[in-house]
Amino acid sequence: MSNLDVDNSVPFAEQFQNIAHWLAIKGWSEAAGGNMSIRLDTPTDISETTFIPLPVSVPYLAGKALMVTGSGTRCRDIATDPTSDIGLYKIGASGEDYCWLAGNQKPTMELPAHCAIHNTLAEHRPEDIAILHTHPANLIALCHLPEFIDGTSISKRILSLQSEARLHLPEGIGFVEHELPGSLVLGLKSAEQVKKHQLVLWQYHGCLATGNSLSHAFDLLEVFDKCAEIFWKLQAAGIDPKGIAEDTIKETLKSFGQLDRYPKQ
Ligand code: 2HA
Ligand code: ZN
Repeated sequence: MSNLDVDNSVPFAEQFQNIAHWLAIKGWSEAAGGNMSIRLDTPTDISETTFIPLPVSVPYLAGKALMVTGSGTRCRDIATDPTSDIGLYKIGASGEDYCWLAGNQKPTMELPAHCAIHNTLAEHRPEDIAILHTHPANLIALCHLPEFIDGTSISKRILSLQSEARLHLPEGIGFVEHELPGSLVLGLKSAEQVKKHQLVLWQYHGCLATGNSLSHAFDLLEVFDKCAEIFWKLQAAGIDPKGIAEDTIKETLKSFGQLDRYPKQ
């Protein structure tokens, strides 16, 4: 892995490669769609380069490193060889700037969003070090139905279509209305949502997933996508599904000790 082969970054580079493969197979990350990042808490001794100001202050990331997919990189290429497509960056001690350390030198347009979201994760859910953004058609299609304009309505309707979905996503999904791709406002609104949600649906755009690894984030996307697929299959058959009763879902969560994570009404 050349100069990315440092500290604990080798398994992380393999995670990028493995998940990029699955994103490509799923058809979720068309063209250069989607991006991924992992936070590295272990200090690296790679020489720092020129620091570049960040448009957002990220004090909880100060001195930490982020491994990030490059702008315009394709999942089907990352799946073959991630070396040239992922870059390693360090956040300055002030939490106000970053510098390139190794690998790809042109980070995803969503870098400010990833920084803002990682900052919130580091503060509120430090075990969650991975962020994955991609464009699953089943999920984007939901945003075109007028009744699905917030996370609560989507969670109630869609996550009630499979008996174990809420066990993976007890809090339901978060939602951000359409914002300019790559914009800081999209990142800041998502950062607010990840305080309570592992997944955030970006209206008309795609989904953002967080987890303790890229695989974990991908698991959660699979669960949400499966439920949406069930919804669209039933709609295609002319059926408007009512879903599993809320009491039954709560009973299931209670049996697995997860009921306290279900939103109180
Ligand atoms: O990086 O998907 O949202 C390509 C994107 C931006
Ligand atoms: Zn996108």
